[in-house]
Amino acid sequence: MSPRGSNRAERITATLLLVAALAGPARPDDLDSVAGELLRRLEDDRWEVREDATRRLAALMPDVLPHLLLARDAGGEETRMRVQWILGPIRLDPDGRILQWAISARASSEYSAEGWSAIKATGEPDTPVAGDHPTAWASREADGGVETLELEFRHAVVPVRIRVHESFNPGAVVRIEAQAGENAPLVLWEGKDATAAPLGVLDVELAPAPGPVRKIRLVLDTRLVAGWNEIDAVDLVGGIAPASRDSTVSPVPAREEAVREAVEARRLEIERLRTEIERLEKEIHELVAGGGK
Ligand SMILES: [Ca+2]
Ligand SMILES: [Ca+2]
Repeated sequence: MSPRGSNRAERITATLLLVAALAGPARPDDLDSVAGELLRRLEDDRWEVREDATRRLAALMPDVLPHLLLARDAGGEETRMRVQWILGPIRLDPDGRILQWAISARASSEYSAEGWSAIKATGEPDTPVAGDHPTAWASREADGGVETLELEFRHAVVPVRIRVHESFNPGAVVRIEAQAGENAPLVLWEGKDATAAPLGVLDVELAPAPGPVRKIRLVLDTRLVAGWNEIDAVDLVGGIAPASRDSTVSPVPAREEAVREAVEARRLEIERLRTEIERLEKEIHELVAGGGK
């Protein structure tokens, strides 16, 4: 066979092997195999395949956290770099729970679009001393009544605990909720915020949630404590496994969706490869017909 024919034969073999690897029955519940396949793709020769696998792994967080931690320590250079990017500034406590500062926020009102805006409650605490500082969120009115601060986190987790850093006139938080899909808000904590100045932290255990969430809403009654009740940062502690399966609230379908998407991507890849095979078969046919020139 000519070198050109031999190259084609190699490509066909490689394509067929890929099809064989991908064409196994799709098992949406088999996260290990999905994660394993995506991690393998992080070392693919094609940049777009590596990019796509990176995006899919990020969508599967935190369920694939154990796989990612292993790959971060033992994977190839490209894998380690990409896994580190997915994990971001993730912190783990000794129990393996994920700690995250909020990455975005919006509020029922804010004192201004810059200083004391909702975004000032994201990231790690940056208000060094207690007091009225623009590095923390403040509502428009000091004692206007009910205000909400909704915080978004990078990775969906089953919320376990929360630490609200209150930098000025603490004690006004009355409820903490999570939005689980289209359902009514899920109350994760309700009670008396006994946080004391200066620079107090409302550190409370959260009620079991039926599934992972990325958004948490703080509800404050600003009339409870005179003056602006400012929040500097919010640290969410979360786990991977559902804390309780007894709840009547449907779990957030983030994980199911991500797995479905991974399986769908595999189906599309198989389709693409089938088309590729058809094309290659046609080429072989032409080569044979043309006398292998
Ligand atoms: Ca107040
Ligand atoms: Ca802050």
